[in-house]
Amino acid sequence: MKALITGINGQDGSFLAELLLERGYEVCGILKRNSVAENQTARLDDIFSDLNLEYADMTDMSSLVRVLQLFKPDEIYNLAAQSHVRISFDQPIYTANVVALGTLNLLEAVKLTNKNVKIYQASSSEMFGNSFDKDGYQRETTPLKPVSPYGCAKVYAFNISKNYRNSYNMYVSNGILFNHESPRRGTNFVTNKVVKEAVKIKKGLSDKLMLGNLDATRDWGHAKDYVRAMVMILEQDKPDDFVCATGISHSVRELCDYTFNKLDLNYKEYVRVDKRFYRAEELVHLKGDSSKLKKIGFELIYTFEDMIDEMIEHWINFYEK
Ligand code: NAP
Ligand code: G4F
Repeated sequence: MKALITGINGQDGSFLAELLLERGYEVCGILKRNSVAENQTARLDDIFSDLNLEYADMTDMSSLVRVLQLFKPDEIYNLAAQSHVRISFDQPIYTANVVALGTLNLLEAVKLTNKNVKIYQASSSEMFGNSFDKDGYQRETTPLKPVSPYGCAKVYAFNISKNYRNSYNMYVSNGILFNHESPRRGTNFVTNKVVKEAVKIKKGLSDKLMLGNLDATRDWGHAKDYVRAMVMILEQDKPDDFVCATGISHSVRELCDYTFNKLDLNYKEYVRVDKRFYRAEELVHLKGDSSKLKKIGFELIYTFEDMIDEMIEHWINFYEK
């Protein structure tokens, strides 16, 4: 089997590439051009020589057609995105071009080259916005009411994926993934920012941590668990859409409390609120119901605490080196 991963050098793409290689896949990926080539593939260092990588960009359909003709994949995991929600308010059009029209570019490219390819679309809990069911959970049937340019673009990508599935009989499945983290998470996302800065404070390298909304709650899982879900979703005979979440929600304040406590520190002495990190419209609460995914056999390995502990250990080792 040959898989093409867009966004292969991102957090999820790198874990997914490792998992697919372990399972005997040939793994191909696209990289968008970056002026510093080395840093761009840092997350792929351990498997770099096992991958087939080509330059392409989600905003350039001709480049996608080129790689599809070159690689001839059996499966595509569409993970490429401008994935930072707050930055999507600064760059709304770019975000829409990559996330929404980029997905359409890929679907069209597949339709024109070989429409029998199986496609996984990286949909997001950010699509729900501030919408949740009476029991406080979001699930596949919860209405989508996005509150960010990124969320709006992901809703377009979700809908157009289903439209291509229904209109052209293409195999396109959505994983509606809730927040998932790891030591490979970009350090401008809140988990890795909190953990990295708390470790710096412990080591005397910093004395405060500036954050935005401490009361927002998120359902945080581990990226390694969630890439297993992606593969399981494409293993199904028929295309479908699945929520992947832990079902447990923590506030940013609880994240700080847990992390600083683990380092024998009191977060209240170091954390300050800075309005620069607020969003123009906030998504306040996320908690997902993964019952549908569990029915096809999905189980979590990591707890929230395991994950944060692993991230703390990563940053301690980093600063000790
Ligand atoms: P990430 O670390 O930000 O990775 C995004 C990837 O997309 C990077 O490899 C990036 O390359 C690439 N990319 C960005 N713009 C591109 C373009 N124009 N053309 C080609 N590639 C481009 O994100 P992630 O956390 O791994 O998430 C993977 C996917 O799942 C994304 O679609 C994200 O929106 C979605 N998602 C993530 C979560 C989560 O909690 N992590 C939850 C739900 C959905 P460069 O690094 O070179 O820019
Ligand atoms: O870590 P975050 O930036 O993740 P966010 O916005 O939930 O988005 C992530 O999860 C989505 C799935 O729901 C993905 F689709 C998306 O691609 C991305 O991976 O922020 C989490 C929460 C927010 O409520 C934010 O307001 O943390 C709050 N927060 C508080 N202070 C902060 C900060 N977020 C960041 N990034 N930086 C802060 O200083």
